[in-house]
Amino acid sequence: MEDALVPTTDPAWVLGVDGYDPLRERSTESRFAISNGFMGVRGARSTTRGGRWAVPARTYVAGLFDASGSSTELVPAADWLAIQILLPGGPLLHHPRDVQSHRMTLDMRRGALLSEGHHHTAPGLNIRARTLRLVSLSDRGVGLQLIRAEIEEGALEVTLEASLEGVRFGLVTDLLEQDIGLWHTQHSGKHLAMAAAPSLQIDGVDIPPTELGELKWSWSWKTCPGQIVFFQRCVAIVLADAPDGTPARRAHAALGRARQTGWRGIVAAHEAAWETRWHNSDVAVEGDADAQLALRFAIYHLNSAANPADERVSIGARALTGDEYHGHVFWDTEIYLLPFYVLTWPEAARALLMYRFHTLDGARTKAAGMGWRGALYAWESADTGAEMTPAQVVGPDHRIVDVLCGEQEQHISADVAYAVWQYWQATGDDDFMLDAGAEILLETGRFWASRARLEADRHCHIRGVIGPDEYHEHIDDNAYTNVMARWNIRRALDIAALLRERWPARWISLAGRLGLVDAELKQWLNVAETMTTGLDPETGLFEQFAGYFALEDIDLTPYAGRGASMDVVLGRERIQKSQVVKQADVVALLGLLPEEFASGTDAKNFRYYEPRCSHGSSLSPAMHGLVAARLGDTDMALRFFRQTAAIDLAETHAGADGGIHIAALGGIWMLAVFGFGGLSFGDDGIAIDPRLPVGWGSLAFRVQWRGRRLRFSIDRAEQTVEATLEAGEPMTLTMCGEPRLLGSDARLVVSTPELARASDSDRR
Ligand code: IFM
Repeated sequence: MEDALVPTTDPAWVLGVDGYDPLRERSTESRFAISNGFMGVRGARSTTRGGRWAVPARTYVAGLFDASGSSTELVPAADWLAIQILLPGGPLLHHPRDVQSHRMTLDMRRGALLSEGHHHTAPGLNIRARTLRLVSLSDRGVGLQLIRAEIEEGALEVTLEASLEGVRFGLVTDLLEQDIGLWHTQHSGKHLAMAAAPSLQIDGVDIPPTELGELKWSWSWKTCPGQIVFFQRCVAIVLADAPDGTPARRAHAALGRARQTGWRGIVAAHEAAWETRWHNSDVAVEGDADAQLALRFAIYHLNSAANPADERVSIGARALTGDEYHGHVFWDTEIYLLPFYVLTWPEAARALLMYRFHTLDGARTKAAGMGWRGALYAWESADTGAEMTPAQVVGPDHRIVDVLCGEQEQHISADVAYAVWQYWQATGDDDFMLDAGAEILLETGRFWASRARLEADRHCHIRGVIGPDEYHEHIDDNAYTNVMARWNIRRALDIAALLRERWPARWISLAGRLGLVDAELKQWLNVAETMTTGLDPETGLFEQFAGYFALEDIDLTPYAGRGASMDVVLGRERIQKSQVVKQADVVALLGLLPEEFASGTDAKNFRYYEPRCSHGSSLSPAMHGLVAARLGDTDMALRFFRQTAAIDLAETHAGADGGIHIAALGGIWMLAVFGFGGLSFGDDGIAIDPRLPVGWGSLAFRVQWRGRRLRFSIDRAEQTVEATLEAGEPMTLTMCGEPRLLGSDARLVVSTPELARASDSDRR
């Protein structure tokens, strides 16, 4: 038996599902998806009720967008895994009796989806089969499918047919030959080539196909008990903007290279790439197996979602695991995903930010179209940066509702600026800042300075927006938006001053190109200094938006455990007149800019807003958990951790039908590392001050910081925090409030009775 087809049995690294359950099928497909940031394949199982033995799975290619009505949406590529077994009496059909013998395993450590099953058919054919599929992490255009079947019983004439399915749907066909297809999108000018090379061995001997068609191959033979059938298929996918023959040639060449490497070589290189990713990004927890699995699941999908080699794409709200939100990119990426990439995979973070740089013109056009200056990013962005938010959608209560986010949810521009700054702080990548980051900061800062209006009260106001809490529309002075906007303007001024001082020639050329003069910078400063924030100096509370405190205050306790979202329970009209919050809003501000909250007011704001939040968005619980952990309430933080994990993992939820919630998964990592791990960073360096929840014996993770590699390990029993500099220059690190010098290749161990105190208070 080939080891490659046998999944690991370590429960901390695998997700498994047995049998077939039509209710859970679609969410299983999302959860068990495999992806490498270039292509993603949903985890459709190899046995279904259909007439196929191995069902083709939907394949998405990052950037394969096409216009559909007024929107641009991700279109699926042809499914390259299709297999059919034909018997004398017709195709091999699923038999209910086989259901229990089918198991699908996502081997997260290896980045592979495996299955095993026993197929029994009426005319007396018994097959035991194992399958593997992967999309290579070391060569992103390459996918591999393996099937090893053992004939246990039956001497029958059998035909195995392999094909690429859906080759005539969705895209315009330019070329369909035996081993290659070439298509183009109708409107967006994308060209897709897929080349495939399947082969079949019976008892170790290659047998030639008996029939060939357009992307179709068949083999016929007679089975006998004990026979071993081994099928392998490599696919090479290329996406290009060029209309000439290049994509097809490149796909052929990639397929040729993959065939030369052979399936064992492809598996080995892919596994080595995953090993590196896990080495750099794993978060190990002792004492809580469920939390460990949830973290691995999150990190598996985060590592699957990005492609550091492609600056023209970003990560959609469901990554490449499903078509909900059509592959569109939201603030999710900059606020909930970037921290993971910045600290564990800076190359991927840079590529994601470059996507925002390349779509800056779309953001400028949107701002200009609405009468403002600078750059207002699309709330939903696809390939060009143009606004893709639909005007209307079907609401959770099945009514058609208007969607105003495309016009009013403008905090996205500050969110992008925030991510640019974080990346630069953590990496010190001045080239990025000079080539792209500074322009993003200046153009978003300029947007806010033109968007905010000085009014009679001598304060600047930002009216008519939607904050992260999307239940309330057309609101004035959303605290999250205004404080983030002010922060954005200040960072734009900082970068202008820094460029002027350190890179004067670059400043002259950039300022000249953007038409930035000192008078405008001065106006920005005035806007920042007079921005309304909603902070009540008496109470220390931020009012979420003007008039919020006067709205109906509804106690959410009686609604705990409800199935429907609160806007359905209360109705849109009532919820808009209430203080019920959809998702972390002021709490998100607290999570991102804790320094904006004077001492003691952080807990006060959290205590006010947390009970009013209905968590109507998957983004919300993790941000609450992060803030709760920082405030020392590790019990509550752990509840939010489990709530977030359940979004995609709970058997009782079908919310992942349209794809996994990648922002929630990024949030789980943030909650573990920034919340429980107590890691933070800023202009003045990196710091750690952990608080483990009860039950977590230890927590360990690695991060990269300004060219260095650091490992942190927190041990509850020992009451220690350990920091190891695994590579890079000596540095100063703040550990539990004290600056410490960390020498090269050195380990610092700091006792932290705080950990013990945290657990004592947790227990009370
Ligand atoms: O970006 C989010 C938004 O905050 C809430 N609705 C879903 C979007 C995509 O995840």
